[in-house]
Amino acid sequence: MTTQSLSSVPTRTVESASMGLVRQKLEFRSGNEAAALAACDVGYHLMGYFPITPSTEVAENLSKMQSEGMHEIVMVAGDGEHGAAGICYGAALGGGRVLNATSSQGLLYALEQLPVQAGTRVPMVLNIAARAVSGPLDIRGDHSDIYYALNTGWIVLCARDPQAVYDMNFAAVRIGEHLDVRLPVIVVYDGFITSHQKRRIQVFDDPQAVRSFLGERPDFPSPLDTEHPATFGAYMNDPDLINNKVQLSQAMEAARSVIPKVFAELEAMTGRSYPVLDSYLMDDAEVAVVLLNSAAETAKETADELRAKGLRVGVLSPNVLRPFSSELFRQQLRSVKAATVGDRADSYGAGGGNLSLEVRAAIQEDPQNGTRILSRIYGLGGKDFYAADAGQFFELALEAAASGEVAIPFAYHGATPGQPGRGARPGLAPIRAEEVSRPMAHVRRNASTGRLEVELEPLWKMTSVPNRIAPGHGACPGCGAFPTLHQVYNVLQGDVVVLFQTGCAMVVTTGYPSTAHRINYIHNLFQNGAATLSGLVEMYHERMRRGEVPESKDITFVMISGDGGMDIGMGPAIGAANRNHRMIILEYDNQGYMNTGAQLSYSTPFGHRTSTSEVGASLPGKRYHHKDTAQIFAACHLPYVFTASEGYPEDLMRKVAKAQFYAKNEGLVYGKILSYCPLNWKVADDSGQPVLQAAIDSCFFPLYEIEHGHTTLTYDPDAADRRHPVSDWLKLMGKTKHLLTPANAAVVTGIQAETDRRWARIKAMHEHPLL
Ligand SMILES: Cc1ncc(C[n+]2csc(CCOP(=O)(O)OP(=O)(O)O)c2C)c(N)n1
Ligand code: SF4
Ligand SMILES: [Mg+2]
Repeated sequence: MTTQSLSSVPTRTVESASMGLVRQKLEFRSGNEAAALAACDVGYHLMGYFPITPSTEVAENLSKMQSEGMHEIVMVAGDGEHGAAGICYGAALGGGRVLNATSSQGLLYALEQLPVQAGTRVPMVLNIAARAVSGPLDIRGDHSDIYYALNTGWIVLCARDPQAVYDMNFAAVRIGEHLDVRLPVIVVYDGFITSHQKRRIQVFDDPQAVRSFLGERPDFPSPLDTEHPATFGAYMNDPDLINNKVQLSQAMEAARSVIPKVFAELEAMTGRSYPVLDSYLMDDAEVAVVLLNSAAETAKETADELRAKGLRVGVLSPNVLRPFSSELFRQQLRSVKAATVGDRADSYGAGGGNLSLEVRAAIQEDPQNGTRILSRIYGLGGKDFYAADAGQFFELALEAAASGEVAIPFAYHGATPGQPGRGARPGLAPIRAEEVSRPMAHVRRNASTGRLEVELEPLWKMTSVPNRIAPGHGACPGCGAFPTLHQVYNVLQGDVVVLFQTGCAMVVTTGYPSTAHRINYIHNLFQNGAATLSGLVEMYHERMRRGEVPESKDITFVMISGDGGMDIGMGPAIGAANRNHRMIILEYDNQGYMNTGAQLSYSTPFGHRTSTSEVGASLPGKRYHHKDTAQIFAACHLPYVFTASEGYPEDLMRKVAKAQFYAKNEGLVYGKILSYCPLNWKVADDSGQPVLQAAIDSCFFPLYEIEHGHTTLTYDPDAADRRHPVSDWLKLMGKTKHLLTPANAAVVTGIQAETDRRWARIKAMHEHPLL
């Protein structure tokens, strides 16, 4: 067995034949579409991804294209971005071409994997539609995500418009796979501004030209090569670790010379030129503005106007952020008297964002350079950058050039004082426990069985209970999440503190400064809510033990999550379950990632259509069966696990009453609640009841509870003589209509067989005295 070291890499270089302009055609495409088109043309082996706005469309477009037979890329939905990055790493180690796309928190969640991949020198391409990082959560564009990736050892190419997104995706493959480089590559473009706005772009109309530009992926050592066994990622200590980093640094340096050559080849093919440092009107400029990506194009228009007035101004914008083009900046700024460098993200406390700090560092090494630098943070959270803003940037630099002084070296541009005193605004006044706590459910333990029994007040009485969520939130008409929450809140007594993971129910109830929550509410991103709530629960008990919180305080802690949150957040939720914190986790399962545009979740059933499991001649919808989350939690030996549906309110409310008892007295409770999503199930707003009923009567979604390890069916369609085939349910929804065609008969048979198997298992557990 050998240990793979970089020096053992074969030195074969892949040079494409030099070629003239190749055949291209005009398309009208957004940045995300351009990235997907390029992926199709590259013919990646595999894409690992996890949906996050605004980059999700890359995977969605590829799913659509795949359903139409346009490519054969294996599309693997990760359980989160960390998982997706791991999938990509493994796949890239396997020797094929690999793609990923993400944004914002997704990049941060994947970040841990990025140095691993760069450190072991495994190329792939990652598209980033740059977006503000949380918190607070904001889906629009800035560069706070990409700045976190600058120290990971990945090459970073910048694309300021959809055309550049398309072109850079080809350059990225070539650069990363170059044997002197052998590094993974990021292509970053601005969220929404570039990812979503359509432009005319030229795309290749000659697959042969693309193939000869890209060449074959070189044969890097791979664990799939069992003829040459090797260790990948050996534990490394002094002095090897530092030497490994030297090699990584040398690879970055090698990229400095490889990148312009690849760009030149691309130019010869396409006629489009990408200098490493894009400089506009800089030949005789005395004043410059330096900006990254789309904002630079705005500044160019302003520069034209100022030039027309006789002012010698220019614009600099790097097309490559890693390796950083220090020498080119030195050259371009040598005769510039002052420059304003704009950063769409701050490096808090450093006196500037990364771009301005690096420009300062670059010119500081040049004794001939006297350029005054002004750092300005602009455009955070997607705040627009207009020509007038660029004008102010030029004005600042012009003043500094004239006076030789920089009055304010660092400031935020475009921030307003806001409205002091304008805090969160509830839709209705906050509500106290006494107002909402009516004894709607009476819980008592049966002394002989040890199980809880619940007596419910009649449903009509519930209508008199004021709600802990104010009306007027932004959910779609007919959305099932809110009837579910109302049923839950009707039964819960006393003080309740809720944590909502990211998802529809969270997004539509809080939009600063408004909030629909009338009780204490916390949001954490859907990968980590359970850990956060468990920390709060522990603090509550500890402070009570220390006498800092009165013994009379009696809070129930509830986490609300979508089914997607039980994919990406599964680890922390299982962690909380294994620690058995006294809290309730309620999952409203609408069978997909609905707030981000209905992508598949692991709870999406087999064959169902989502925006990442499209349907067409080459794709029949989702390719694997739904996750049985309730059984996963059952394996944690919790005091209480249940399934329920908003369509069976009394059953649901009985279970919630039990859940509150167990969460207060014994430990963690998990409940999975089937919840109607008319928008993405493609059903009428008012058809919730029959559709949910059909899902339950087909035994696809059994209603049961597991109390101290004993399973009890709370509704048995067999016993009620209401059992129907799953096709009776599938025919009711737009998202599954395609399954009823003869071509998809095998998929329906598969769903039926898996439903029957799981139902038989639950029934056997129900009948068994120990299970
Ligand atoms: C780390 C991270 N990845 C991705 C996202 C984007 N995102 C937010 S909510 C969501 C889907 C939520 O799905 P689910 O939990 O089922 O709730 P639903 O929207 O269906 O109600 C996604 C993909 C994010 N905010 N953070
Ligand atoms: S998309 Fe679906 S889950 Fe989200 S608010 Fe609309 S109906 Fe509700
Ligand atoms: Mg969902």
